[in-house]
Amino acid sequence: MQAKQPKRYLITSALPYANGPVHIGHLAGVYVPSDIYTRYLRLRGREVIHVCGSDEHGVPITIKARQLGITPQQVVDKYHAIIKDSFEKFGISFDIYSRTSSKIHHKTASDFFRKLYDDGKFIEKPSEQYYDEEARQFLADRYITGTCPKCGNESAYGDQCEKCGSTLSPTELINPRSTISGAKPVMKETSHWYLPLDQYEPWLKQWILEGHKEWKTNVYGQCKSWIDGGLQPRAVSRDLDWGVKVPVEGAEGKVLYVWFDAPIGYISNTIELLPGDWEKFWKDEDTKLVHFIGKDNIVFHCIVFPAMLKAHGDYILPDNVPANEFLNLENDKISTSRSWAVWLHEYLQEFPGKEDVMRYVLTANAPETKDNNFTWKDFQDRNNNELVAIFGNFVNRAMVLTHKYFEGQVPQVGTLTDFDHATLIEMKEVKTKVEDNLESYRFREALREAMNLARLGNKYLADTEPWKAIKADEARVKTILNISLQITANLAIVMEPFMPFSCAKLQRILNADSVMLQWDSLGCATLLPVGHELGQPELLFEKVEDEAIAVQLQKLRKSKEENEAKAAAANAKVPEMSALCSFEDFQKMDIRVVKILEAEKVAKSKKLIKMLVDTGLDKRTVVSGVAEHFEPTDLVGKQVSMLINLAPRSIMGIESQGMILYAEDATGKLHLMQPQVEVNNGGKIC
Ligand code: B3M
Ligand code: ZN
Repeated sequence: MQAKQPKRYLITSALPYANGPVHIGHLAGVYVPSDIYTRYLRLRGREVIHVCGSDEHGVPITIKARQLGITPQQVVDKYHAIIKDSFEKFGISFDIYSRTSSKIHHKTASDFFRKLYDDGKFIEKPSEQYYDEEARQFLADRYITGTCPKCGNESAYGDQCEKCGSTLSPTELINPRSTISGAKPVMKETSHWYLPLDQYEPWLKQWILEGHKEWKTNVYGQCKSWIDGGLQPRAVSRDLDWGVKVPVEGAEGKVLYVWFDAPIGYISNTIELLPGDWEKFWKDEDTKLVHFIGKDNIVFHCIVFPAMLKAHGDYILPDNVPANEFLNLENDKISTSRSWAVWLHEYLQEFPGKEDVMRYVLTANAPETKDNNFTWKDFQDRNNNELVAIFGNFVNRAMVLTHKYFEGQVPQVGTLTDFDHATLIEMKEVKTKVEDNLESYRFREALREAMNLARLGNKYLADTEPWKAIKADEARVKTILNISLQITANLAIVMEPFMPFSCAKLQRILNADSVMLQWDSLGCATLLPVGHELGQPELLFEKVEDEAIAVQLQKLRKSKEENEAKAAAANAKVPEMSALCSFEDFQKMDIRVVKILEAEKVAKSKKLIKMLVDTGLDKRTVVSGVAEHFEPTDLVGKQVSMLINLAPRSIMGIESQGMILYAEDATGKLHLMQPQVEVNNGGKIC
């Protein structure tokens, strides 16, 4: 049973933090589903707007700015542009993509706070917080480092130890230091405003636990456990100089907490989009408000923001919050700081024209009910075995055959067989199947149903074999191709929310316009009139080759290695210094730059690599125990450092004439020691 149809829809997508680019996890969790939903509603002729923008406040942005030696505004300007561009290129069709550093947002958020303040909805409470006397500012948790009380890591943050994963509070840190000045912070009294969430508990229980049992299990479950656990007042201000100023006298140096102002961004964006007409979207009960978010944002969208809206009193509440779980990458958590991600701006460059492929893969494998895993192999398989082999292949066969036999014109239908009838009935059913799933936020299932239409077409052609029938029965082939082309035209409609670029192309190939291809006509067997001139056949999708996948996997491997080395370096214990040696002893050692000419693994040994090197004086053989660190191909052609006057030694029957020197990192991994620029072979290291 579908609920009463709302008059209009307001769709919001979580505002991404503008402190880094966006990756496929963001796309899968939030922006592809919200875009599919919005496109679908538009196609059905519903009144809908989809609003989003960058979340440009918060401590991480100020930290990033400090690290880079630029202003927070410069940080957000940079990432806002990158994020906005990535979304646009992936066809995420927001009606507005704005930003929370805009004037209009500052005013909207400030007015919102002020109304709650004036209505006495906040409580004001003093508390003690760490303060940096040199920098003369209060310190956010992230601005304090010290020793983790749990594992002894000396660079734990005030809110978390990244080494052992413990959640901390700044007062737990041993020997705390300010990351701004390095000074030892002192405790100082400050005061903040709190939204007393505990007072909203009975209402939230009623509204969510009783009133929204239809919410997704993962969302409902999280809300229930928060509410059952008892809600506490939440601070809505911070001592910080980046953000929306607290609009209260005497509140200098305080801004709204980023999670207070960010959701108000949805309102500001709507005002910016429709200055004279925004209120109907926020203040009329006939508007259906849906928030698309990832699971880490559930509490803010289901509990905190609704409590804020309720406290304000003028606004409607969300009808649904279809939050997704997380997408992992190659069996590991996506992480910005560890660079374990597929960045959208990089994908767009590395796979030009394949925006829909990623949209397809992320939807087919969407983390709707549980965390899911993205692998490049699955990406390749879904592209090659589904998009190319099923969808693309079917469309191409229908097009090519019609051009071959009937000059590219949609042929006449004759008598229908039982099989034709059955096929057409199945085609007709696609509409309600896809609609029901989309209306209930089951995007993955909706896409599967849409793809089944391509499967149906493929099977229809395989079973009817028009290329064989053509000799004996041209009229029959006309019917077969007419039906195939009608299925193709239906695909051009039903796939639009999921793969807009491919559908635009398909529309062009069919030489059909959007009047012919209306969502309302989905399932219809006469979309393309008899005699309609088709466009030229063109491949909808192309194969993704093994090499392209190997490049991506190599890139990930590299970032994993770099991270391990970085992490190890940060916590490295430097080896003790060896006993002193005399200058005379040192002078005996002849260390030179040599070039590795050949390298091969030594048979029956796991560790040894045999190399031929050019010392400038001669060419000779050396053996190194480094096969676990390098492939022979990593070594050939490289200039490295070598002790050339070490007395020759026999290693597994091979005479090694010298010793190549390596740098060992804290993980024990070896790296080559190479001159900064190419020098002559035999150049002395002195
Ligand atoms: N920027 C958190 C996030 O990107 C936050 C969302 C705000 S939505 C109002 O996960
Ligand atoms: Zn720790």
